[in-house]
Amino acid sequence: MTIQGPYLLGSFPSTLLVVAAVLQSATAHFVLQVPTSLGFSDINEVQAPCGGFDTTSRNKVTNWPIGGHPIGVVTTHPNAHWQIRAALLENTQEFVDLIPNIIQDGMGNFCLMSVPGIANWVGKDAVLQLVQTAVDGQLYQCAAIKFVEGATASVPGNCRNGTNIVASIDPEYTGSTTVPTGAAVATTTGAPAATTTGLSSANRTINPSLLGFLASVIYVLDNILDILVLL
Ligand SMILES: [Cu+2]
Repeated sequence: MTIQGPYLLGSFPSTLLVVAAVLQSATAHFVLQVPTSLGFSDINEVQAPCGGFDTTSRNKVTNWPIGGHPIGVVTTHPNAHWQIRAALLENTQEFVDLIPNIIQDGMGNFCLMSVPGIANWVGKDAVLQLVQTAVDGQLYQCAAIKFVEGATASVPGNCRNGTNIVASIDPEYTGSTTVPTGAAVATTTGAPAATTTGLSSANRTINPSLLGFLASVIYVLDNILDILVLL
């Protein structure tokens, strides 16, 4: 197929407008991927305690071993502060820290390999809450969990660290939670991922909004090509 120059130029300004509009609607702050979240809404993510979703929803419950469970997110904010907390389902007014607060630099895939459960809560229904504080203020996502006996759960493939991600414990953390043995945080630097996923992996994130955005762009390009063929 030959594409005639003038038609191509004529189509581009409107294309850019469409792409710009789509980009604006796909500014995902962060998306909780592991464990399965209560749901993600870009617009409502600013709403405490669970980004606009019903705290008591139990559609997909993840068993959380006391030994630890991974937490995986995709974050579009390069400098963020994280609170990793949980509350009992019977008292969702009171979230407590599972680990000390985390400072994350770099963006893309971010995985805490093993965040311990609360031994006193074994057998209890609970809600995991992630609070990210970054340029957009505080953002929230939650997951339905249940604390169970057991050693740390295995880390799924979609819980990984982009090459630019570096995490550390917030030195200003004043809570009582201590760093778990087996250090959830020590394993979060991007170095291991670099060897397997290449340099740009931190930005090659897969999340619903990004997929939606890519689909829209492909759709737009596809339409333009169709129009050009007709012409
Ligand atoms: Cu944001």
